[in-house]
Order: sequence, then C-alpha cells, then structure tokens
Amino acid sequence: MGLGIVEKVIKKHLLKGKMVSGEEITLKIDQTLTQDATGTMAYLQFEALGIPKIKTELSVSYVDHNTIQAGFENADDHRYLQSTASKYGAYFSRAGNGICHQVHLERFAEPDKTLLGSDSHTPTAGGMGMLAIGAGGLDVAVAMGTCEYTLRYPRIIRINLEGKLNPWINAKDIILAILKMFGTKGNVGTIIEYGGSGLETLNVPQRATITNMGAELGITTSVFPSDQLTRKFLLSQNRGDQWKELKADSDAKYEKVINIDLSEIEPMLACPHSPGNIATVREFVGKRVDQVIIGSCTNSSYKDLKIAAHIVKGHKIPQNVSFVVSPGSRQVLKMITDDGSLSTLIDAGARIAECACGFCIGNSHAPATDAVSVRTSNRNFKGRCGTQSASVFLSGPETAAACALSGVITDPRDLKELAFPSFDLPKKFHVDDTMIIHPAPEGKKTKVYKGPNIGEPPKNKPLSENINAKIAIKVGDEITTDHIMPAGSRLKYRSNIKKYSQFVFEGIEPSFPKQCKDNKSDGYSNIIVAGLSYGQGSSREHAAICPMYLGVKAVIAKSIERIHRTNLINFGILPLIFMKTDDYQHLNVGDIVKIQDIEKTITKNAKLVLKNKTKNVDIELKYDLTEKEKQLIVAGGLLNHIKRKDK
Ligand code: MIC
Ligand code: SF4
Repeated sequence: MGLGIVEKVIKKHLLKGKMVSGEEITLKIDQTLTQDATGTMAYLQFEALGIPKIKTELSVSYVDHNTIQAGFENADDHRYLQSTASKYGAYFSRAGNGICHQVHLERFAEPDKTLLGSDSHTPTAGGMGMLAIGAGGLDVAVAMGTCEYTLRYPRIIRINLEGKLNPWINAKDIILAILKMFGTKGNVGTIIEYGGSGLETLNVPQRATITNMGAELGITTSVFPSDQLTRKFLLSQNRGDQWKELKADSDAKYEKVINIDLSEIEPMLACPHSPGNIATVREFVGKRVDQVIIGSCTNSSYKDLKIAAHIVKGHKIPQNVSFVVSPGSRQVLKMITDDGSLSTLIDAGARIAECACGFCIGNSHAPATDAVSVRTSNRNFKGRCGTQSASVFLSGPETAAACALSGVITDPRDLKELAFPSFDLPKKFHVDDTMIIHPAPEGKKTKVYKGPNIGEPPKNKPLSENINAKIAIKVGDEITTDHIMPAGSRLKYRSNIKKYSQFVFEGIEPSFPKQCKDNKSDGYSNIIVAGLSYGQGSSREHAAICPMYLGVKAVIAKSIERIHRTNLINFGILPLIFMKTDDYQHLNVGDIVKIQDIEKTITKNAKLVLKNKTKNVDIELKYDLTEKEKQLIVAGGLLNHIKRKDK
C-alpha cells in the first residue's frame, strides 16, 4: 500500500514506536525554533540540562514577541537569547527581523524535514512540506539537546482542495471555512494532509496561511506536498538547492477524505470571541468598524500587503478608523518599500507597525473601549487584544482593507470600481540576512548575559503518593492559555516565574494566586477544575509552570488540548479527565478532595478515584498516560526525569 506525505516524513524520521494511530512514537527532529516569549525559559532549561551544544541540523532563536522595550526587561532578555544562541549553536534572528513563522518560511523551512517550535503556530512551515509541530519550551530544549520528540501517532485526514479561488478570496477564507467544518474542539491528535488539483493555484505563502491556522483547529499540524510551486518559492529565496519533491502515493489511505471546491469559498470572518465562531462577511456587511490591522504570522506576506495597498490606493481612511499595517518580516517591509506599496499605505493613512507580533499578542494597538476591530491574525479570544470590551473579527487582508476603506464591514467583492489585481509572486525576493546572527565558531568562548529579570526555572518535587487538596478554581469550557497566563503587558515577566505567577487567571479570578497560597499555608495542594478543551491556543508552558509554582498538582477537566496537556505533564501536574462529564457539577471551589495511591494506581492502570470529602462523593477520573508520561509525572516533571536518568 502506498503512503501519504505525512506517513512518508514520519517513516523517514521514526526513531521509536509503531506507525499506528494512538501509539507513542519518537521522531528525529531536524530543526527547532524558539521565540523570545517562550525562548528565555527554553534556553534556561537547556542550560539546566547541562548539554554543551545544540545537536539539531539547525536551530533558530527568534525575537519577535516582546519587542516593545518599555523598561529594561525585554532588552535584557534579548541579550540573554543572543548570548545563548551564540554559545550553544543557534542562529539568532534579531528584534525587527520579523515574526518567527514568516522568517522561518522565507529563510529556513525545508520540505521533507521535521521542525519542533516553542510556538503553537510552528505548523506554518507545513506550507513548505515540512512536518512542523508546536510544543512547550522544555520539549524544544530537550529536542535541541537530543534531536528527539515523542508524541502519539496521529490520525491522518486528507483534505483535497479542488478548483480555483475566485477573485478577492484569500487563503485565509479557506482555513476559516475549514474551521467552520471542524470547529476548535475535538481535533486533538489529528494531522491534516492537503492535496487536490487546486494546489496548483496556491503558492507557498498562501499554503502557509492555511497551515498556520491549523493551530486554531487544535490539530497537531498540517502539511502540503512539495511541488513545483514550492521549488519556485525556494528558488525565489535563493534556496533552490533545498527543494525536494514530496508527494503522496496515489493509493495512500487516510482515515477520512474531504473535498473542498475552492470556487465555492467566499469571504469569511471569525467572529468574537473564538476563531471557531465562523460567519460569512455578507452576514455582517455594514457593521461599524473602529480599527483594522493587517499583519501577524497568518497574513503579513508580501502579496497580502501588496493587495491591501492596491485596495486603499488613492483613498483616505475615514477619520474614525485606525488602520495599522505590520509587515511579517524585514524582507516584506523592504519589498513593499521598493515597489511603492508602503508609500501608498502611508498616503491612505496607515500606521506602520514593527515587523513583529505586537498587536496580535495584545502588547500594542489595544482597541478603544467597546471598539470593533477587524484583524488578519489568527486568535480573537476575549481580551487578547488588550481591551476586554472590544470585539475582534478575523478576516483575510482583502476584507480587512475593504473595511478600512469604508469604515464598516465590507465584502471586498463589492469594491465595484476596483479591478482585481493579478500579480504573481516575484521571481526573486529581497534576500538580506543581515539581522540573522550566526552562532559563535567552534572553540570560541561566549559569556551568557543574564539581566536581573531572569530568574531560575522553578524546581518541582517528585509526585507524592496522595494528593490532599482544595479546589482552587472552577472554570468553564474553552479556557485558553491566554486566560490562564495573560500575555500583553504582563509578557515581560516571562523570564521571572515568581513575578509572572502573580497573574495566573488574572482576567477570570485575580485572587487565584492568593487562594493557592492560602490553601498551601493550610496544608493543602491546589486543583484546577475545568470544562471542555482546557488549555486551547498557545504553546505557552507558563500556563503550566506558574500553576505548578503556586502548588497546583492536578487539572481535572472534561477535555484538555494537546500542547497544554504535554506541558502539564512536563511540569509534573496530573492532567485528569472526568470519566462521567456530569461529575463536573460535584466539584466546587473550596471543596476538600483527596486522591490516593497515585503512583501505584497509574502504574497498574487501575481505577483512579477522587474523594470529595466536602460533598462526600467519589469521582472516577481517566488519566490515559503513556508509559513515558507516567514516569515524567512520578518524577515531578521532565527535567527531574532526565536528571534521574543521568544519575
Ligand atoms: C500566541 O500566538 O498566543 C503566542 C504568543 O505566539 C504563543 C506563544 C507564547 O505564548 O509565547 C503561541 O502561539 O504558542
Ligand atoms: Fe506572533 Fe501572533 Fe503569530 Fe503568535 S499568533 S506567533 S503572537 S503573530
């Protein structure tokens, strides 16, 4: 039987395990990426592992998230990252060079290779035919030191894209349509493989817009074949020698095959407050818009910005609309500068933001109270933009630019007097790697710089046999890592766990850290109770480290998302699932609960029962841990486990 592209890449990189859905497998990792918000912790952990050099073929340390320097903290972190990259053997992409996923696609991604990144949108590189997976910083640190990553073998779904997009429709509209089909819940452990005749009409940046938002589906990753268009893109980036064909065998089998006719896709929106809350633009036409932002790792490529410039050319943005453009990389910025698009955007009244995450993570351009913002980014969770009362809609750049032009939600197909521009990607992109610093040559001594904001990664104790705890918080469905560990203005404390942990659940229950502390002084550990899809969104391992620091020993939920579940295990927190979802109602804040004989129970795969002593009820819990995960939990996390093995 033939193989699909995902199977081919996995087979080539398989170090341990069987290629059977649900089985634990270990893959050889060729490349890693980190970004500054997760990277400082990842490199602190890499240092704690005591491995002298990075062993992967290529590792890149990007600075793109915390580029606002309103205080010494971020600048110090950048220096720390630059010095560790140099010392341990990573490339360093400086602040201002661009968003990690955009730059990686332009300069480093390669077909038929594996990439592990400490950012949930790492799968963007799947647009290049890479098996690119997002993970917590600690997993990436371990992969830098060992070239290994362990996960469960996925279920593989094939989506055939047939036909051709109509004018004014963006690749973003395709992925929003897919989000409408799949939703953001229940897709854990899935990989999507794309195929179909429509691929001939989708260039690499368009494919990358689609793979980027696979993160919002909650899947492990998604992958496109590597074909002549991939080759063309690599050639245009002076990297033609890195092209390799990757295509599925005609008799490859998939768990499910879905066909999408591209000509039926229309302009789409993700409505407040979830990327899974999908509607057509038509349904909202005429709604007031206060802010429009084009940028982020989803839609800030050269063509995206050139089209936006074409739409606003010769017009002025209405006075009540703030229009922001944030190019994805310095390459994009330089090219829109050289071809005049930047000047067009400025003439129209655009505010030009740095080539960075910026607005997307809520550390700038927070909208006004009750404002409506249309953005080309990938997440619109409540409050993520920095303003709790704002409503954020996600769209493609054509729709966003049309909205900026008219001050109301507008279907770009209604821009009647404007012809749809037909420009192809250039044969040569502007290639200048000045802002990518190479690691220090072999043998050269490099000193690691550590500013006062950088604390030691916290240590955890091995699991105790019994957990005697109080329920410290009870939350509902779809709690994202943004809810657990807010980003925005709090982001600069990422390297300082003691300080950052004061903000756990800040937007939901600001007294949570104090509650945990009080419970601890009364002799209890803490437990978090949650609904469906707990830990959606980012790969932010701080959403596990900071609760661990506050004495959280278990999360009991109706379901937990993949990256967050792994992060919990990596930091020694038990991820537990209600056997009967109805039992959710039997746990409330302040209840005193006990889980006994944990190690014995999980080693024997026996029934794990929580006793709610306050309500006098027993609740059965599922743990579904692999053998390796059990060892991590028992050791009190991955770092402890590795240290134990080394002894
Ligand atoms: C995000 O988009 O939420 C982030 C910020 O890029 C995160 C990483 C982080 O928390 O630093 C992600 O997507 O993993
Ligand atoms: Fe940066 Fe936003 Fe992309 Fe996250 S989603 S990597 S914050 S641009």
